[in-house]
Amino acid sequence: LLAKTYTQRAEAHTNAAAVRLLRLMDAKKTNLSVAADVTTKKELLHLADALGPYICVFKTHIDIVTDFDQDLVDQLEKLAEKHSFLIFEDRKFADIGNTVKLQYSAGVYRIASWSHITNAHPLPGEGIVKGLAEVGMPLSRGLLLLAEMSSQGSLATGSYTLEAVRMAQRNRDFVFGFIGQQRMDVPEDFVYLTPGVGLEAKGDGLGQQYRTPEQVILDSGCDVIIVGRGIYGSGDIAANAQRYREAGWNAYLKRTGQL
Ligand code: UP6
Repeated sequence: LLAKTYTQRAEAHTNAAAVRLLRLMDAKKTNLSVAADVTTKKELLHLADALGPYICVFKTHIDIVTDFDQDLVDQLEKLAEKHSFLIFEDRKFADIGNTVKLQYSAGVYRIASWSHITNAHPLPGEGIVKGLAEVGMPLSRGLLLLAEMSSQGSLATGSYTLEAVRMAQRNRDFVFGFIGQQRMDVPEDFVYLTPGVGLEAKGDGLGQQYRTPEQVILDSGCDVIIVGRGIYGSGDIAANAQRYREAGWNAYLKRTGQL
């Protein structure tokens, strides 16, 4: 699996979002996702347009945007088309199936209507996947389960992580991968998106822990690096994004024997 290209691996997936993601990564030569943790519509759209050419996935926390409106969604969708990236609302659902179904489809944000990918904690049990799937599957959306977290002292370890993997194995039509820190030793081809990536900082004083793109892609066998403050924290955002893109892509080329 590790030696296969993203495009080759797309064949093993039935989920539409997963297939699109794997193909566009090779087409755009990027396994970089930006974590756009900004609090205004203007900043969010600026990041999407300026970083669009370098990324495969634009990750949002839509509930931190103070002036959210439908026009933001419309513009974000246009930018996703223009630059060909997928939108991932990092909602981290964590409630019973019936509640997450409503949180995903309704409310102010109507996440399912615009976000190609979202994620959920396996904590409540399998009902969370079933509830989200009722909304997401008809819209060709994809779900990631949080198998592990990057933060210090995370409780998502050991048997919890293994149960997350089993839950994903039972729901492969909708769950195509994980938020995690390392590839799990299972026969199914899951896609791993990994936060906690930084080339300089080791942490942020609030529990975040950083590893390098090479550690994530090459040593741990993950697929997508998620970078936030490493890109927009200081300096030129496009230059920073290019650095992370190159580091992530070279690690992938090494892993697949293309470099
Ligand atoms: N994130 C983590 N760790 C996890 C899961 N998600 O950091 O285990 C998310 C955060 C943030 C981004 O919610 O949006 O990834 C990391 O941002 P940073 O690169 O600025 O630390």
